[in-house]
Amino acid sequence: TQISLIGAPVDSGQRRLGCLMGPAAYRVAGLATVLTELGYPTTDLGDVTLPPLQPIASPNPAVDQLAETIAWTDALSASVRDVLGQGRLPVIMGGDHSLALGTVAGAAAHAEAAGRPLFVLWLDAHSDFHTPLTTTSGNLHGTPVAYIAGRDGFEQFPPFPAVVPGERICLFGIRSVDAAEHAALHETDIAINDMRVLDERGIVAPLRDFLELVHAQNGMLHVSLDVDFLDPSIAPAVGTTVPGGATFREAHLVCELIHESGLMTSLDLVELNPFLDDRGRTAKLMVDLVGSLMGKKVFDRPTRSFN
Ligand code: DIR
Ligand code: MN
Ligand code: MN
Ligand code: MN
Repeated sequence: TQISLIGAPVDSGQRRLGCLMGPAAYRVAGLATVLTELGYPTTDLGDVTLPPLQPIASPNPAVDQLAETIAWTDALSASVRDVLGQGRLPVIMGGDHSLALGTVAGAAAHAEAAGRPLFVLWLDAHSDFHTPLTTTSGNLHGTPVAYIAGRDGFEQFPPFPAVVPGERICLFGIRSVDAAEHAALHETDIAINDMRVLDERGIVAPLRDFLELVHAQNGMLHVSLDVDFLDPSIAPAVGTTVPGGATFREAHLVCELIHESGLMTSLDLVELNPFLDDRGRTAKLMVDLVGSLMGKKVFDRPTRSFN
């Protein structure tokens, strides 16, 4: 596997300043070095930049920074598709979660051309299932899962290349869902592993269920890791902390299981706000988690085989 790091200094998806410093923080925390030391040839493509923007009329006056977010969607979709087309693993250094409107679109376009189904694992405190029509905060970082799943309300955006059916989407770690999202999720087959499910079943069984599905269909797997998936006590550098998140050990185990599956084909690192960090510890934890996602472990163990 060869890895391409894509800097995505996106902060149009929410209103707290600072996410645009995310790519720089991942570089300072040594992301490229960790990957190189694990043996992966790694190229940092630098930060994606936007062309000058045309204003876009919004269907909902509450929506914030629509034109910027659409421009990021176009630009990031193209870069992810390009990296996947080179047979490399794109790792997107965000940037707020609205960047996933673009990155998953790029992955979906590639998967469709390759004739393989795309699966999406959403590691997040939030379900991000609003549309531009249902959001009350107006923050578009709360919308990418709806775009990926083909919900209405994204008419101003590029049409999503190959809609991902609900049974190929897995929400994992969620504990903050708005009423409109809750109602809409009930109409879908999206796997909803909220904290109640994870408390009851643990993290291993539900994650393996999903990974086995991906494996059985020779799928591509996009993993979108929101910092607020993690408990705020270990990961303070995010604008939308929610108590009761994944512990240090749970988070590493999730990452190790994904690695052992051998299935991940693209990865987003989102919502890191370095301005809110405590001596870089959230950035360093995220880099350590990428290490686990890419095979860093204390003792070797055989790759899990699927039947
Ligand atoms: C809330 C918060 N559901 C909103 N969403 C997210 O603004 O729509 N926070 N994604 O990280
Ligand atoms: Mn999110
Ligand atoms: Mn979140
Ligand atoms: Mn319900």
